[in-house]
Amino acid sequence: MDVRLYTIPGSHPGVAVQAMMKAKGVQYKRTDLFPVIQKLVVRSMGFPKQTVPAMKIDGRKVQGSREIARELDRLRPDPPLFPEDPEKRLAVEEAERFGDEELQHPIRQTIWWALRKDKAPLRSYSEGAKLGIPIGLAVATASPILALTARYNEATDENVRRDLAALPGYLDRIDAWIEAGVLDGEQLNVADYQIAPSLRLAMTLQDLRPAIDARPAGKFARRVIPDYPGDAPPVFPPAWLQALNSLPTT
Ligand SMILES: N[C@@H](CCC(=O)N[C@@H](CS)C(=O)NCC(=O)O)C(=O)O
Repeated sequence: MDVRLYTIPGSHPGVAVQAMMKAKGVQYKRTDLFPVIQKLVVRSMGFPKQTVPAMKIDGRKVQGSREIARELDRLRPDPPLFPEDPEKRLAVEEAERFGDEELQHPIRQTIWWALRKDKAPLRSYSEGAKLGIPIGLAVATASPILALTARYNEATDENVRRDLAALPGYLDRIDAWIEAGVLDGEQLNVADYQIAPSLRLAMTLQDLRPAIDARPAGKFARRVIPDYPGDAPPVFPPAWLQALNSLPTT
């Protein structure tokens, strides 16, 4: 199987599909793209959307972490990403949907807001990436890209403040799924791989890391994705972190 993954450094759905391929023993090559530029590159290659992860498998184009998961499972069924039992599969698919549609984007907005405020940590997010230019140069010239990326992701003060206020509720849902055995079971499933990278990306922010680490969700995320590039010092106004840092309500 000839597989090439197109992603951007630190992309959480990009990390998700890489963890799935690792679990399945799928060998692949990776092309790291710059944010913003990636839209043009991916579209010019004929992918229907402008997002990453995007993948060419034996010349065929597959785009989106959920679509890629299904294609990987079809091509390399072992170990399976979905439980066989129909009821368990429904629960896993609902957790996967939540990870993709509800959790992924608020974390994306939060990260871009933080990096726009302070671009110094950008270097740490590019660890291991091959961007085609020296990383120092990429970081030094990143401000316009960061401004554009924050803008098209709508990483505004208002949205990010709301995202941070919603985070404890998301963590409650994840902890409940862990408790119920939907997540963090013996055999990792597609929802584990979808959700854990978003948590790990959030945990690169020193403002959020202790509160997530204190929960089952934090332990789970570190189990599924042991290493995640990036480390950003505190950057958010303390008032935005009030909900996260107060005691859990459950
Ligand atoms: N939810 C989708 C979308 C992924 C997505 O939005 N990826 C970001 C990078 S993390 C991206 O490509 N953004 C560029 C854009 O929206 O144009 C997935 O899991 O594949």
